[in-house]
Amino acid sequence: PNTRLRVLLDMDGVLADFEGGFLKKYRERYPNEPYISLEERRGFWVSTQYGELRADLCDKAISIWESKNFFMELEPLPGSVEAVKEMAKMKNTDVFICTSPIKHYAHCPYEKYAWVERHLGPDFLEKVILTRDKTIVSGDILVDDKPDILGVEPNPSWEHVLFTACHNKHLPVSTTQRRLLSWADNWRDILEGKC
Ligand code: UMP
Repeated sequence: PNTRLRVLLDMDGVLADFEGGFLKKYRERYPNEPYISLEERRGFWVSTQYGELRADLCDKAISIWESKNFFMELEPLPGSVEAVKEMAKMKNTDVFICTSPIKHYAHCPYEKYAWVERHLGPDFLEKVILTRDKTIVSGDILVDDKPDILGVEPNPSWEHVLFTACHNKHLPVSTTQRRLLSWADNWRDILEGKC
């Protein structure tokens, strides 16, 4: 029997500040266009909400994360780097970073590896899983800010713990889905009882 605990951590919105990085660069590049404050964000897809604000803003939003250095320059979310390093040192625990790259592949996959090397160190490059379908990755826990994680596997092995983000904090409290409010929240309790 496998007695080790396998934790999968999402990157954008869990380790790296995708929403904050997006808004900063969007406002710099399009200073005269309307924008959605983080308080007003609803729904996982930034591009969808910008498209609802005004049709042409969908492509303008996409242009931001398709740009060189967007993913590389994302700030770590508060406490994320410290938590991951600590989690990885825990006994009987294996930590992986499980992240979906965008399909515009010119910069994103490379920059995700570079971000991990810069903030978590070169040893963590072993732990990076790039996939557009997280349901086929096996693990005990997946910490992710996306409320619905779907793919070809109808019964993923992991328990999805929803990481709170500006776009999901207004969703009704679920009786089945556990939440991690931030890295200041008690992530150790979330891992406990799973190993
Ligand atoms: N992303 C989009 N459109 C959006 C918001 C995010 O393509 O409106 C991208 C950024 C990430 C990916 O590369 O989707 C989400 O990956 P995960 O956080 O689910 O791993």
